[in-house]
Amino acid sequence: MNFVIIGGFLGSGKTTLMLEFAKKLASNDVKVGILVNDFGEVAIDGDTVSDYGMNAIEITKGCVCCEVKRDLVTQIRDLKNSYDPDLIVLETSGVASLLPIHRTVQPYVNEIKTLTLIDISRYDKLIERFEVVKNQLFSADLVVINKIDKASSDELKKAKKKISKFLKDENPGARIIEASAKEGTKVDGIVNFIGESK
Ligand SMILES: Nc1nc2c(ncn2[C@@H]2O[C@H](COP(=O)(O)OP(=O)(O)O)[C@@H](O)[C@H]2O)c(=O)[nH]1
Ligand SMILES: [Mg+2]
Repeated sequence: MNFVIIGGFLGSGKTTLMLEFAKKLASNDVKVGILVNDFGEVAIDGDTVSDYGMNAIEITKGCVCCEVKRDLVTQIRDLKNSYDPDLIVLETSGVASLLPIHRTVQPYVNEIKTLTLIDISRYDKLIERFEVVKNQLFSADLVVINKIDKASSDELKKAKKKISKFLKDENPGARIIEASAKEGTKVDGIVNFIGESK
């Protein structure tokens, strides 16, 4: 069983993107289990999710990177026993650090991939103001620059350049991809990344 951690600040599009790519994976006969530890705008609708053959569980008591690590382990075990997914996707809360989650999950799964979303319309200010946003970028295997439907091609170029420069020292192995989760643009690249083995 493989595992995907989705990070990114509040409102960056985690739920929207996760549902997009999870549906694609499910239609490729990958059995996807979803864990949600976020309390965002787009709610996870259990019926919709199960219509696509996925199974979703919410962890709402606290943040899985700190207070409720044990709940995360319990939910992984429960999902494995009840549903036996090929892949579990965890949507973390917008302020979660990803490294502690990685450490918690590691003993229970085969391979972990970490995706961090960046909202192209806000990344500049957020990187400056919030340590956790930097931290989420430094822990990413794949950085997804999201909401490109809101940006011009010049703005996109500028964002890519700035983020690559920013990652150069701390996380040079990270890949950067652009997407519009809302319009489903370039989501295939993310599906491929998740499907690839290292
Ligand atoms: N324009 C645009 N809006 C998006 C995109 N992805 C998500 N959103 C919107 O951003 C808001 C927050 O999305 P959500 O998935 O809840 O973000 P989360 O808090 O990171 O889970 C919602 O209103 C989404 O419809 C995108 O690619 N483009
Ligand atoms: Mg969300």
